[in-house]
This record gives sequence, C-alpha cells and structure tokens, in this order.
Amino acid sequence: MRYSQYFIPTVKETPADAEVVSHQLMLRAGMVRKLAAGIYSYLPLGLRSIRKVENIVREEMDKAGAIEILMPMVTPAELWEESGRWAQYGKELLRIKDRKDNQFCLGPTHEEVVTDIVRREIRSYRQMPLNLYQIQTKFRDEIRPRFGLMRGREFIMKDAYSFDVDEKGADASYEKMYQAYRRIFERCGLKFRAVEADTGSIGGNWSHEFMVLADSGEDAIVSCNNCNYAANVEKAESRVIKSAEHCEPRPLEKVHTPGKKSIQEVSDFLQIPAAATVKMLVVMADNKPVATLLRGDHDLNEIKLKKVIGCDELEMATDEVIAKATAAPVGFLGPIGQRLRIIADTTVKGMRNFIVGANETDYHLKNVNHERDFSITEYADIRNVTHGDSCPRCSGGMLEMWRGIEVGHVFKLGMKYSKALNATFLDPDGKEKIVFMGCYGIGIGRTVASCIEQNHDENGIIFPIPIAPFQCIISALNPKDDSVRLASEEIYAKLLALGLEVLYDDRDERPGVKFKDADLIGIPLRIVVGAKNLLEGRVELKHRRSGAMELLSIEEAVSSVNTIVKEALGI
Ligand code: 9G3
Repeated sequence: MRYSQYFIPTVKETPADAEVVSHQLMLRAGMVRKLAAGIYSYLPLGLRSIRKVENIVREEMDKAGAIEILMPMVTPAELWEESGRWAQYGKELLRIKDRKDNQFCLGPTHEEVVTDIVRREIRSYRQMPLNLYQIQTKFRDEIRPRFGLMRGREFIMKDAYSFDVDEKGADASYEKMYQAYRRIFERCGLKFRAVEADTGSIGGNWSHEFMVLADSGEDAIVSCNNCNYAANVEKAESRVIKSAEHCEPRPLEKVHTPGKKSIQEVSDFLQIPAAATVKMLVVMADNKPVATLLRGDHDLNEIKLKKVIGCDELEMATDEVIAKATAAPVGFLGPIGQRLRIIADTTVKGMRNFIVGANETDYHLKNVNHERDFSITEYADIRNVTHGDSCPRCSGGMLEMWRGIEVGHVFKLGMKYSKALNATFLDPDGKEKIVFMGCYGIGIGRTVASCIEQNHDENGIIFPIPIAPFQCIISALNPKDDSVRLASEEIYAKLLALGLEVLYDDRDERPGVKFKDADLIGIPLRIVVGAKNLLEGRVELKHRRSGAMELLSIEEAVSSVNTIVKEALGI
C-alpha cells in the first residue's frame, strides 16, 4: 500500500477523553474514530488488525472442528421470552420495534438464536457433536461505555456454541475450545493466563476466562506460585485459615473509641493489627437486610455472598437501612445482641479475642469470642482472596495477584438454554433427551486493544507481527530524489512479490514526520531508504521493538524482513 494513496489520519496530541493507553493510541494512530458513545468506526489500519485477529480465530476454530455460520443481528423478542431473558435483562438489551410493532432486540449474544437453529434441525444423536460459531457485531447498551474498543456498546465478538449428547461429550467440546483459545492468544503474541471464573448471569456450572496481563486491566486475578491454580478474584476460593482454638478467651472489655469508625482508625487508635478486628457489613439481598462478618482487613466478595444467599439482587445497605435494621450507629456496628441473619466468613471462625463495634456511638468491644459472646450459625467463604494467601489447591503454594483484561471466556452451559427452548434429540434407544451445551466467546476488538496495552512505548504502538496492520514499512526519506524513489519502488515490489504486507511511505513529508508516524502506528519492521546510504548501496533496517538498526544491502534487507516475518507467522 502506498501511504500517499491511503487513509491514515494520525493525530499528534493525546485525545483528552481517552483514559487508557490503547484507546489513546488507536485514536492517535488513526485506527478508529468514535461515532457515538461506545460506538466506533474502524479506519483502514484498525480494520486490518481486526481482520488479522479474526483470521487467526477462524483458522483455529476451523482446526478445532467448529463450523462458521452468521446469525442475524436483529433478533425477535419471542425467542428471548422463551429463555426468560427478555424479562431478566433491563436496558442493556437494546429493544426496538419494527413497522408492524413487533418487538426485537439487537443481539447482545446468541444463545437463543443458535439454540433455535439447532432445535429445528437436530433430530438424532448422530448429528452431534456440533459446534457452530460466528464472528459478528454485537450490541450491549452499557451504562458507562469506556476505554474505546475495550468496553464499547457495539463490538465484534466471535461466539461459538457446542452441542453434545451428554456431559462427557460437552466436556470434550469444552476442552477443545480451551486448547484452541490457548493457541489463538499465543498466535496473537499476547501474554495471557487462563483462569477459573465465575459464570455470572449466564448460568451454567464451569468457566474459564482468558486474561491478558496488563496493569490497566479491570479484573483482579490470582495465580499460585507453586501449582497451576489460577482464578479470577471474583471466583477464587480462600483456604480456611488454621483455627486458634487453643487461645484462651480473655474477659470482654468495652473500650472508648471516640470518632473512630473505620477499621483503619480503630486499629490505629488501639494499636492493634486490622486482622485482630471483625467488621460487620450489612447488605440488602432481594430487599431483605443480611449481616456479614469479615476479618477487618478482608474484603467482602459480593458474588460469593450472592451465591451463598441464593438471591437475585444484592447491594450494600444504605446508612438508613442499617440504622433501622440494627438500631446501631454506623461505624460502631457489631454482632453482639443483633437479631439479623448473620453470615460469617470462614476466617472469622478461627479468630479469638477480637474487636467488634459495641453497637453504641464511640465504643468498641475487646476480647470478643463467638460462642461465649454471641453465636454464629452460618459460616461461608465470602471474602476476596488477597496477595500472599495460601493456595486453596496445593500445600505450600502462595497466591500472587495480577491485573488482567478478559479477552475470551469459555462456559460449560449444561441444559439451561436447551431445556428452556426444548432442544432435544433421540438417543440410540429412541429416547428423547435434552442437548448439552457450551458457549465460547472472544472479543475481537478487545484483543487488539489489549495487545496495544501490552505492547507500546512513549512513541506509540509496537505491534507483534501476527496482528500488525502491515508487517513492514518503507520510509523513503526523499521520494523526489530519483535514486531514493527507484530503490524504494524496487524494495516495495520485491517485498510484495514475497507475499508480504508492506506500507510504502512515499509521501512528500519530512523524515521526522515519517519516523513519528511509523513509530506511532507500530509497524514492526522499517526499511529506511535515504540518498546518503544509497551511495554505499545500503538501506537501514530498523526493528520497532528493540530499536536495533542494521545497515544492509537491498537484497539483504528484503531477505531479512522476509525471514523475520515468516518465522513470526510460523510459516
Ligand atoms: C444479554 C445482555 C448482556 C449480556 C448477556 C445477555 C453477558 C450475556 C454473557 C455471555 C456469555 C457467552 C456467548 C459467547 C461467550 C459468552 N452480557 N452475557 O449472556 F442479554 Cl444485554 O454473553 N455468550
């Protein structure tokens, strides 16, 4: 591609409304433009990277035996009513009406549509296993679309759905997708981790997320430094901490703690570690107050708690609700004498002589012990694990914390959708059975964006070769000079003949402008053609990532680029 004939609107200044570096750089590199909140156009460079990821995904999905289809983006309400999700989802589901007043929604995911296809076409066990996938534009009306392609409202997703005759088959399909995902993200050149994850509202019983490691990531993940346990903190199990039952209970004591409300304030004031306190937090579970007890330095995990309670909605109680439900002043809340339902974190079970609020303004209680001072009937794992916790799977391992961006998610769905939509088949004995499902997603735009989060410097993007919009850029320093133009044209023609993807910067611009743009858009390899070096029959080959520069003959430069690219693509 000749730069002068192309469309790469780069921008010098960092756009003010872009919070994360991938969004800033994609705007500055002229890869995308915002049309409306969370809705983006892909300009040529952005589209080329998107297509690269799509093609890697397509190749690996095909290799894993999945079959590509394309479902409509506009989907009828009736299907969503059958699954119960028309009522379950609120405004995130963008609903529209046609001219006949029929209700539709823009597809946020396609479990319903694909299950409808399968229930109409699958009759016999012989037609399975079946795995159908598509690469398609989705719409979710997020309240706060952010971070450019990372959390847009309109986004491109690869979604796959597997159909099996039984759980064993479904497990095999899941495993195939899991392995395909590993290969996909490896081929994209990403540093990632597959972690155990919560299944969220989708239902089902097992899932893994594929997390790109990045400090800007929205998810906290942990991994064991000794075994291969890795999980999203939302899901990560805490190991029960050894109980301190041998510790003698000391006499209960009321202490004056004027104005000390937070755990930090109380522990500073009493000069004890936060881990010696127990905090009581009140939540509203389906509009009923429930109290929780946690070690002072631990955080409540609302997802775990929601599962323990088995409620649909869970939120922290407001001060007003707390005052009404506990008759205690906020900041001095404690479990003694409370009649609320109390769920305590398992860590609390092993604690002795701890500090709690006295249910009285400016007072806490010291040397509190359960059984003696109050009783807890329910213990459960309801806290977030933290850096340094013991691994729940192995002995001696320690959990390390990371931040990650979710780029893929695989779910064992079971029969949730096939049951609701009555997708059945006849087994070898002629008995009617319900299909077993799995679903598997990859955010295509998010994969490109997270790659940029991981691969950039102060000058711009540093694309890994497999998803770079072009593999090589030729910077002709003064294309008006005949020798420069001729040599550049020759290199351009030779690289194209080798099947390489080349951007030829033939613009009538100063070298500084060309170098800045080349760095910004992140093309991995650059051949600089200048009159001075040409006198010696040399051109420069510069590596974007390392900054390393070599002076080579035209032939050598061409052959070197060819070797590097083919090696990176594994061909
Ligand atoms: C909705 C809306 C938002 C949603 C969903 C449904 C997330 C929804 C989860 C999934 C699960 C899998 C297939 C590919 C892999 C992921 N947000 N999810 O189901 F109606 Cl408005 O999408 N789907």
